[in-house]
Amino acid sequence: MSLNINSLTTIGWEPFFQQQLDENEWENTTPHRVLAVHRGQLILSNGESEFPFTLSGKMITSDRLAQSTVGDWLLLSNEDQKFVRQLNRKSLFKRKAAGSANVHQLVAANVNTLFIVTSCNDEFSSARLERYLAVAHDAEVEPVVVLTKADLCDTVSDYVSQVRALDDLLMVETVNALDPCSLDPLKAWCKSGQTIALMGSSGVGKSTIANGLGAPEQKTGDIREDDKKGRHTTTHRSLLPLKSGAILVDTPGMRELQLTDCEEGVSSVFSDIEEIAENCRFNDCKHNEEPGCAVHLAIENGEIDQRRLESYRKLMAEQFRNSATLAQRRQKDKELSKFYSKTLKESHKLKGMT
Ligand SMILES: Nc1nc2c(ncn2[C@@H]2O[C@H](COP(=O)(O)OP(=O)(O)OP(=O)(O)O)[C@@H](O)[C@H]2O)c(=O)[nH]1
Ligand SMILES: [Mg+2]
Ligand SMILES: [Zn+2]
Repeated sequence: MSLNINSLTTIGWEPFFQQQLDENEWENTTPHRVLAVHRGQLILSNGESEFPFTLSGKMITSDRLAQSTVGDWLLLSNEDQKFVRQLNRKSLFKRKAAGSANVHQLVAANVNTLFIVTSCNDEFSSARLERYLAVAHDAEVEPVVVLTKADLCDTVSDYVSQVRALDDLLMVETVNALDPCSLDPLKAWCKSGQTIALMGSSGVGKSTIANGLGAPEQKTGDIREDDKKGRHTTTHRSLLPLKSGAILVDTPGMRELQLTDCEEGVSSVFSDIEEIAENCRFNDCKHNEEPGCAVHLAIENGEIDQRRLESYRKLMAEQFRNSATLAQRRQKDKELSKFYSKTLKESHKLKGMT
């Protein structure tokens, strides 16, 4: 049996996944995408039909990162519909589980584009954008900044400049989310087979954009439906089809993303500062008052914003706090205080020399 690529594409199948199938798998298995995760159960789709699938056998693992999440692709055997394996992911959003320092919860896998939504008004904040950008970089998803409420603002180009100041290669689109025509530029990322997600504060227009792109409305909570067999529960889907053929990730987890273990994500957002910091005298310069601090010099020369340095520090500290266990944190705190007393001594020595 060969795969029905057309119907798989409607749920986000891409060459990246197809390349992972060997000849035997191509013949004897069918890829299924995880549309939703409920307690102990997944909702799977092969592009033609959807059905609940109970976790069993090797799918149950204590390795959180290996567990199946929304957007994952699983191979099921054609013979008996049993789980064969999960395909490698293209990208992964994860977050810190409530209450524990280093337990990850998976939010969504295999997203191509993250629309970071913010408005052309007081809600706009460069620091918040930097946080979302770090999350996108960490998940290995392409970020696109969407500035909404352009129709209510006379200084749209100022907001665009502020976004460009963070990274001049960043994609930015300005829209009036209430006008579907105004959303046309977003369609470049919403082609058939693409999976997209929306992130941003409450009230910025995420639902308005989703509606404008043709996402079906979902009521919150479980809905009771009647059919000939009696009443049953319609369960929530976390992947929704858009008019353009793309798929929208709609899960509450996307809203609550915090920075976890994404040192690399933060580093790439602030690569300008990190490059300059390579010239600091001390390897682990904290760019406070240390002598020979290249970052400080760059701020004095106007090459870097003080605001940006603060934001970098804050996000690094946040991701560090969230990723370290308590024991690791105590150890790091000790190292940090040793480091501070050492640099302090050295700076005293240097001052004494002059
Ligand atoms: N004029 C104008 N109003 C907008 C625009 N985008 C959103 N709105 C309005 O802003 C309000 C909030 O929009 P929503 O789409 O509900 O915001 P949201 O991001 O989904 O908010 P949460 O669901 O709370 O996270 C609604 O009244 C929208 O009609 C826009 O581009 N222009
Ligand atoms: Mg909403
Ligand atoms: Zn420094």
